Amino acid sequence: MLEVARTVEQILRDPEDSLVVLSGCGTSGRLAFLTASCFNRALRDRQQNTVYSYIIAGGDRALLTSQEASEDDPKLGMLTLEKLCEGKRHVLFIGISCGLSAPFVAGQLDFCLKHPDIYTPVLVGFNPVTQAREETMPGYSLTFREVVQRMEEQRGQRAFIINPAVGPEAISGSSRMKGGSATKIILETVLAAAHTAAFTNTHITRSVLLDMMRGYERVYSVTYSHSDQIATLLQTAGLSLQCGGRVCYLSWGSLGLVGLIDASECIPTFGADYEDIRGFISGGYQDVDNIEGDLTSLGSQFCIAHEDFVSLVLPTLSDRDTVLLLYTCHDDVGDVEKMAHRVREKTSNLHSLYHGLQGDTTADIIGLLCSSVLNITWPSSSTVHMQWELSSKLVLNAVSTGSHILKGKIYRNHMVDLQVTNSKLYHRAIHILQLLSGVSLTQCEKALLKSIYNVEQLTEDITTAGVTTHTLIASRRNRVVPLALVCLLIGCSLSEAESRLESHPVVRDAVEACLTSSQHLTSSPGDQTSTNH
Ligand code: F1P
Repeated sequence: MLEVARTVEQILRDPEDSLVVLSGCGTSGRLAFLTASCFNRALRDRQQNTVYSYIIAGGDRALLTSQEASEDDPKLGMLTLEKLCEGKRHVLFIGISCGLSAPFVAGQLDFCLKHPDIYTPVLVGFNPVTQAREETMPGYSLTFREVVQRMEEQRGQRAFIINPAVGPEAISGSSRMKGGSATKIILETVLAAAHTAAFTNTHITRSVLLDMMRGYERVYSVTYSHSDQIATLLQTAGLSLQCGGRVCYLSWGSLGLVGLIDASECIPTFGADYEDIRGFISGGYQDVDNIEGDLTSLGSQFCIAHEDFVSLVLPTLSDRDTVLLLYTCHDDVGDVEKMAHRVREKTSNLHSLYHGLQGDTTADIIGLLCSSVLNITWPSSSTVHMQWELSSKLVLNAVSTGSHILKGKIYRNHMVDLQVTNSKLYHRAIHILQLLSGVSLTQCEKALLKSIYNVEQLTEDITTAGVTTHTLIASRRNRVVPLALVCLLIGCSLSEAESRLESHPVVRDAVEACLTSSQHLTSSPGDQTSTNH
């Protein structure tokens, strides 16, 4: 981290023809965007030229929706990077892949290694190097692990790997929860240290980095010291989802992006509908400030301004829905209050998450309109807005994950209703099926394919098609993993599995009912196999 921060510092001191590129897929790409925007803003505030740019696989629409197919394409990653950096003399490339797994990022890292005169690659992820993905990548001769091994050979000189282990993604939902938070902490620590050194003419030392990290540690303890209020929110949001209602995050300032990110992740992670948990940001795309600008014309899913909330959601809002206001003492509190009044005309199920500074009382009036209030008070500091973002991320991750658990989307800690939209998720789905059914990988893959293609018999066309085709078809279907699981547990046809799922709209109940009946036939499925993630 120290070396990377010093490289950023050099770029800040001599920015001409230089760029710091942050890149990733899914959540990692969204955090790349969030970080690049935040530090470009800091440069603009100092009347400096901006030096940060971001790449997200699938383009800007992936900031709000899951576009996971592009993650599988290493060449696309490489070409996107090359195009962005045309004419640059020096590029610090920071590739983020929590699982050390995304081919899109591997292609970019490999490209950097091949052009060391211009590019310095940095990999941020949360697996040991020996657990980087070994699977071959389409149209590419190297695996992710081989790319990382090449980086290892030059580690600390021409290539850097920052990879503290935070726990496996399949269990902890690492990318969107712990891995995402760790990404944010690492990147902000490195970049903030570089900015301080460059603009105050000081040196970056280990203790500067450690002090910042300790600041984030305090964010954890301060945020979780409010666990009772977080639990209240989670319970309320869970009730809304259970009865077919919606959860809306209405945010102001940079908390808006945190809300949009958390909401967008629920679709691929829990097989949720985009209306289940949805984020809105006060200034719409103007506040987002993304490269491709206003995406509203792509459809209702891309309508993210408060005005959109007012026209699309407010008219049908009821007590079944939960609305959470997210704001800080730096935001236009009058505007928050106005919105709170409008929501209260439709529902009393209004809640707030407010970040204030010691000594201020702003939130009091709005709090009176809310049925639960989570006010967090912080000591003033130059990085407090980043701490507010992390704190809000922790709260929203808890609310969205917890409410989906209450809705029955998780079985034995596994997100069994995940969308099978790229090769990593395809293989994860097969492993989850194997773990829960206890049958062979081959049988599980067959069941998954039948469910994806909605056929009782697999044809040769299907079995010879590649994973890319399977995931493309799967992206248009719902509940493919639960369907395959029911088929495996009962040994039944797809249509019977469909009707069993229909009679148990809660996925966990359906799986439990099947497991109970299948236990008459086999002994304790799932206890005989191990995970393999
Ligand atoms: C990237 C990612 C995740 C998403 C899902 C598919 O993962 O898009 O953000 O939640 O798991 O993969 P990674 O490259 O950061 O490991």
